[in-house]
Amino acid sequence: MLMNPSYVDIAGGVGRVVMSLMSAKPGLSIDTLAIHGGQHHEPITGAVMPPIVLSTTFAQDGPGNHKGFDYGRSGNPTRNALEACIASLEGGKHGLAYSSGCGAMTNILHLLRPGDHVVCGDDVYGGTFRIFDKVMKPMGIEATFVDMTDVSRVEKAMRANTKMVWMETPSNPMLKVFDIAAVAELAKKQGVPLVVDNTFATPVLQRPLDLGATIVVHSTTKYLNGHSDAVGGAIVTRDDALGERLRFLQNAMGAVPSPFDCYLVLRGLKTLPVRMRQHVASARTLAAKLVGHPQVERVHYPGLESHPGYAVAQKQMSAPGGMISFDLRGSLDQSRAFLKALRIFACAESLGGVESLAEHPAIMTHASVPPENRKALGIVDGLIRLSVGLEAEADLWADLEAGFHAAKAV
Ligand code: P1T
Repeated sequence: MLMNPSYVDIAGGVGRVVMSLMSAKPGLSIDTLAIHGGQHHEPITGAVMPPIVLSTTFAQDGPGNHKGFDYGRSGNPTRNALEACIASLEGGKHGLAYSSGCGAMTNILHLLRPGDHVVCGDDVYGGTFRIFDKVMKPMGIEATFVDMTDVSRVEKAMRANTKMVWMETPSNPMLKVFDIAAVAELAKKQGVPLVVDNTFATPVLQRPLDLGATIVVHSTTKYLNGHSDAVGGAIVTRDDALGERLRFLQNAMGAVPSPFDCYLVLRGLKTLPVRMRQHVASARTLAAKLVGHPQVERVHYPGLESHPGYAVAQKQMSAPGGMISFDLRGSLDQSRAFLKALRIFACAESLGGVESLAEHPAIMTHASVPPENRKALGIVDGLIRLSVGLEAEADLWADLEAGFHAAKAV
């Protein structure tokens, strides 16, 4: 039994297939949905937070006669609340939670068959490239990576057997911005789904389904949870057939999150809109300061007018996000010295938490991308990626200045 009922959502709907609160009540803002979407007060005690239900199995009145839950992999009340909340934030109908972003992506790619082809944006998380290159390719599913900043390249890359289009926007780590509506149009012409990885933007800043995307995927490990203490993933779609197939795959393939992790993400989501406002405010300030710095060659931040994707970002995002990449002038040793000298920014993979992180994509997050691809994308020795956290802007800038100072001394 896969179609378990969920909590009653605040729009009054019952069921795992929860109508988006956004569509049910157009007046509700994302700030409200982040706190209440997919949740209700627990009916027995009135607890305002959904309980963490750890039970792996659920007693049945008789064989097949259960209360909507039969087995923990197939469905769990805490997970249902999280799935409904994320679906409401993305303006979707079907929300699915996973044990990691990679688990979510792998489920989506299992919609495909050997012989199918995917057109994918050229700049994606290293682990995403690795799934395409090292997992799907040997299974007979090929991908062509194209720079989607020119939409005509997407059209040119389409083949008769193209069955999916995939993009990250803004992309990881180059912060490229692709036009979701324009690419969605092409995918629609081909009759195939457009998958948008919305991890960098979050639904607070960008809602791909409203722009024509078919499926949204997240690493909830990042902004959605926001506290760097749970690895997870999520998928949202409005398409009933895809929702049903993904629900089947979620259960059949089994990459489901623990109830405790679902609770953590659900709790993190409550402050997502507030957090995003501060991430954006600080990132804007730091990006502007980096532009003027003599040791910085180039800043990649979609909020800068000089960014090639500025106009598209203005059109499809409400704000440019909290991620910045920049090219540090100098050698690899200078990049190492820069990262080593930071005291507030942790030198670490991942992003989107309350704490600031800095990393070296070529050595860290994008090591699985072949060197020639990295070079073509601009993932060079000087490229540093920042996840701007919620610490005071002045402290963050002082920290970066200490990094520049250390790099200069090499
Ligand atoms: O790490 P995981 O939760 O499995 O999510 C994978 C993933 C998917 N999509 C994007 C855009 C991502 O950035 C990631 C993971 N990224 C990092 C760990 C990183 O530091 O870039």
